[in-house]
Amino acid sequence: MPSNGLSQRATEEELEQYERDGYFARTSVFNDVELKPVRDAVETIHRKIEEGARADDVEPHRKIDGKRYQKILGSSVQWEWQDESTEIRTMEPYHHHDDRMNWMIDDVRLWGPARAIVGSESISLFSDKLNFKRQNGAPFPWHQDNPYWAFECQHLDQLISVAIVLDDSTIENGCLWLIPGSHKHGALDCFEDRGTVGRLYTDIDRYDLNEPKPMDLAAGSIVYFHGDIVHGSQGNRTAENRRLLLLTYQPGGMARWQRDDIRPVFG
Ligand SMILES: O=C(O)CCC(=O)C(=O)O
Repeated sequence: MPSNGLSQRATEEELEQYERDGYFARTSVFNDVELKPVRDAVETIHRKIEEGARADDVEPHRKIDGKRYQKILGSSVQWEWQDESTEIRTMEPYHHHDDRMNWMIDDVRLWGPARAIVGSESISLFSDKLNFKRQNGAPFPWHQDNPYWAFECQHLDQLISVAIVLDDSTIENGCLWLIPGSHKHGALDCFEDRGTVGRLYTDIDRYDLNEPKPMDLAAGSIVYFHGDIVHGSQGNRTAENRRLLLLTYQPGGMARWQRDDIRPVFG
């Protein structure tokens, strides 16, 4: 049970900020003792996927917009952008690879504040994603998440994502950036001429949006954000890791994104 005095529900101020800006953050949610095994598990998973990629029966890379994607051991893996790189950029889902990754999904410090936003006392997991950004890790262009999910999800208004900062996040190492208030515009225009995934990248110059805000937060911080908020990140210009977990919650009893099973959240 959390002992850091944080409310297990979103406060009035947080809900107001979520409504106005499309996000709110909490700092010092997880401490280093809690994060250490999670970081270790994340690296174990990285190695597992690298090994999986060398297996004889692994499916070949799919190249989309010149970037490499692969289905490995039940995860959709995107490799870092340099062709020869064996660094993982993103992996979705991740939690089935290591038991040490499960408790966080069920931790009330994460799902508790989500309840008021998804509109339900019971919660289930919609998606889980692990994003690495090693030295020279590539940027994430501006985008919204809802258009990505919209093809296969009828309840976008009942989703909320929470980013869990695993390493101290700075502008230099490629922290997450959010554009406050951009969620109010709904689905924004994207680039028509940037290939398949490029069509999901938001053309922010077409709009008069607020100044982007860096989420340069210490490890153990979390950020809740709306599926329509425009967000992205820059490359990692340091030698340090910048790793991020992304959980998306939905009301209880609903199947996971692109899966038939339900992953209840156990309070
Ligand atoms: O990891 C990041 O910096 C950005 C994450 C993100 O926006 C995403 O995975 O959709």
